[in-house]
Formats: sequence, C-alpha cells, structure tokens
Amino acid sequence: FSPERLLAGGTGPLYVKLRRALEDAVKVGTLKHGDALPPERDIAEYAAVSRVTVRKAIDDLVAEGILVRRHGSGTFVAKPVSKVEQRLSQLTSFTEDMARRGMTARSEWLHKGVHTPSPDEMMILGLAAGTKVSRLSRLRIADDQPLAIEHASVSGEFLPDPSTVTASLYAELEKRQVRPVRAVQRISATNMKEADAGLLGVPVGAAGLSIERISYLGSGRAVEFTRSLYRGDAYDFVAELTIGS
Ligand code: 16G
Repeated sequence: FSPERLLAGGTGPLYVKLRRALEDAVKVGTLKHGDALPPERDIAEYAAVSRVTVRKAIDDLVAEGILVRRHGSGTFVAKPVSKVEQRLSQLTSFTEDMARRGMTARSEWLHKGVHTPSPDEMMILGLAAGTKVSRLSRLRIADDQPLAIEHASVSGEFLPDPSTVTASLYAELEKRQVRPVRAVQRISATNMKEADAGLLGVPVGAAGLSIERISYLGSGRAVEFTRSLYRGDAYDFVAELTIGS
C-alpha cells in the first residue's frame, strides 16, 4: 500500500483521495482481507496529510464495512463473509451446523456463571423458587469469522456447573441426558449497537437477526432460553413449507 499515490492528482478533499487510495489497495489486493492497517500516524506521515484526514478516511471505510476496528488491536481489512444457509426445521447446535459445512466452530467466552434467575428466566424455564440458573455468553466463530453472539440460560437443575461446558452446550446436555428435542424460535430484525458490532466486526447499525430459542425435553420441561444476535449479512434462514389442510 503506497499512499504516496494519492498525491498524484485527482480531485476532491484529501480525505476522499486517501479513502479512494485505501479502497483501491483493498480492491487490487495490496491490502489483503484480514491485514492490519499501518498505524494512523504512519499513514499520515507517508501521505503527508494530517491525522485528522487519515481518521476521516478510515471512519468512512469502517462505516462502509470495508475496514473494521478492533478495540486494543487496531484497524483491519474486513473479510468478506460466505453466507451460511440454515434450515429452520432441524434442532441442531452451532457446533454441529458448522461441522456439517466442513467449518470449525469455536467460541470466545464472554461470561459463564451461576445466578439467581431473573423473573423472565423463572417464567420461561419454569423454575421453582430457590433454583439457580447457569448463564453462558459467547461469541460464536466459524473458521475465524465471528457469526453470532449468544446468551444462553439453562436451568441449574440440568446444568449445575456451566464450567463443564467447554466447546458445545448441546454435547454437554446430551452427556447429562437432558439434550432438548423440541424448540420454539423467534427471529426478528435489529440493527447492531456499538458493543455488539465491535465483537462481530461489522459497522455500527449493520443489519442483525435477533433470535430467541426456548428448547424443551420430551417431557415438556424447558431446558434452555437463549437470546442471540446473528450477523444479517452472514445468514439465510430457510424453511420448507407445505400446503395446510
Ligand atoms: C445454536 C442455538 C442455541 C444453542 C446452540 C448450542 C440458534 C439460533 N441457536 O446456536 O440456542 O444454545 O446452538 O450450540 O440456532 P453448541 O452446542 O455448539 O454450544
């Protein structure tokens, strides 16, 4: 990437020229997807422009989703996502879904703990007074691409110690013979707020899918209440429909 090129003419304010130079560098592959951008002060120095100009050009490209800022580690060229097509008729886990596509699932844990349930959790999970709830929050990643943020609440009776969940929640529930067999899922549209957008590497305000899943045992007891935020640009949910009688 050689921002000197931007001194070679063209029209418009300096930050627009710099933005174009950065965009071109991504298009022709001088800056590759996932690459870190040099520090702002270095770019300002090479291009002989002020840091304010550099900041403005980068802000625009972050808003367009071409670059992503990661707190504490810098600015990177965003990776294009390949869309995941998810059938809405099967009760599967994230780990299984990704394995089926030949992708490797992993999670970054945001929280794991045992809590006194909120009124919502008590009602939805049908918890008796005095029962605890295990909460597990994580960033779900497939092949290094963050796809979703999930906050799961599981009745303490079925999962007394959330630290036993290392990779897959459903695998742990299966081991404990309380893997859900039925679920109700609600999907609604949302726009990403700053903290979530930062974790998912998308611009603030980007389209997201907010998904709530309540899953049940064969006996009808609720096992899991999970609220998730999926990247709108990375998921297609597909359902098969048949004519009603
Ligand atoms: C899916 C489920 C989530 C479940 C998780 C278990 C949706 C919207 N959500 O992500 O409710 O807790 O799978 O995955 O599909 P795991 O077994 O890989 O931890």
